[in-house]
Amino acid sequence: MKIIFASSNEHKLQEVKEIFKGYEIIGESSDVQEDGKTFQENALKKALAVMKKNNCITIADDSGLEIKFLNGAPGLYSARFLENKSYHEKCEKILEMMKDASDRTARFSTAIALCIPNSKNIVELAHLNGVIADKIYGENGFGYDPIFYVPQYKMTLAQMSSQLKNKISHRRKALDIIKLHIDNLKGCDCYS
Ligand code: ITT
Repeated sequence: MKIIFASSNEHKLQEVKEIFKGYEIIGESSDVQEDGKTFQENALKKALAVMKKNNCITIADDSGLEIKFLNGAPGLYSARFLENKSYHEKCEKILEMMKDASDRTARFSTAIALCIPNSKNIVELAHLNGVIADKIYGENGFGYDPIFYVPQYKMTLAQMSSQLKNKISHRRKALDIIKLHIDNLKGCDCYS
């Protein structure tokens, strides 16, 4: 089954391909303005725009890092936080903003939207809980992975193999539910 993933983020595309093994995932960038008030609104906007263009099953992801001490920032603005700076610099800046924080609770959130031609749209939201590390650890993953520590595994997401991250991540949890919806389409001629 062919599914379009509407994203300009190559790292996300790789993760979706790994999680959706057995499906044909095709990346296509979407240039919609992410001006929604929630991850769900933005994900739906991206998926709908690309679905309408191709008339093909499309998923999109809107995600971000929410830090309790920073009142949920960078949150919806995770990609736009310190725009034009590298992720190393963004991570360093967050560590500096957190230097006096006693509560380092954080979570990654992902909304995945699924748009199917002539069908209702579906959006699923999932989270991964963790804490902000005291410094940068690890070189795997992308974005804020080097400062996101998962206590259960005693390491940051950037210290995990891609297999482990994709087994426990916010993106994996949301995609697992989306996969159930997609699997319900199987057997229907037009989607085989
Ligand atoms: P698309 O909108 O084209 O999909 P994007 O990179 O702009 O790509 P978002 O708007 O969803 O994606 O921005 C979310 C940002 O949050 C993303 O660029 C990453 O920096 C960060 N992020 C999201 N998921 C992450 C993950 O699993 N690990 C680390 N950082 C992540």
